[in-house]
Amino acid sequence: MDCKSIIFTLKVIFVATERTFVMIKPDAVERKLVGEIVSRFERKGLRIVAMKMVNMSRQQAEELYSPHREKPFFKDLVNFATRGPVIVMVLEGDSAIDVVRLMIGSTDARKAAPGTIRGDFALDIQENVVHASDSKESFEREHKIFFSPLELAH
Ligand code: FUP
Repeated sequence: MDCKSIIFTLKVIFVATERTFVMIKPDAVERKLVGEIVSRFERKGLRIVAMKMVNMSRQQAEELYSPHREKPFFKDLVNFATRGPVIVMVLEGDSAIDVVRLMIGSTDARKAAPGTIRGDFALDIQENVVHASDSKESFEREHKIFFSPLELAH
């Protein structure tokens, strides 16, 4: 086996390449932060596997936020998510789910660390600029709301 093949085999064994679903929310689109946010993910080394702008339907928003269906803020959250276009994307990279969660920061943007996306661009618990999957199971459920298998790059 040559050196390249050995490195490739080791990568397959040890590097946890995974995918995550990310949404740039209506507040960030309105504030023209799309380029800044996408650029941060690219500069980090994550690969864009799919990306598009959509006007989310209420049904899609209710499905995306279904774990919060019983929460008092659910209706407000669905109203917010559907008030304007969003950017949905699938990003790929080593430990992408955890890496992106670290990059976006705490849900409550007032408590999000400076240097994180929410920490730098938001001051609210709901209008917090960006959403990202918090587990493999969430990724599987969330990305299928917006993308068909054919829309994901190889
Ligand atoms: P996160 O995964 O960081 O987006 O946070 P959660 O899954 O806990 O919450 C999902 C969304 O619910 C948040 F992005 C904002 C919204 N939310 C509220 O509007 N009010 C709350 O008190 C908590 C969350």
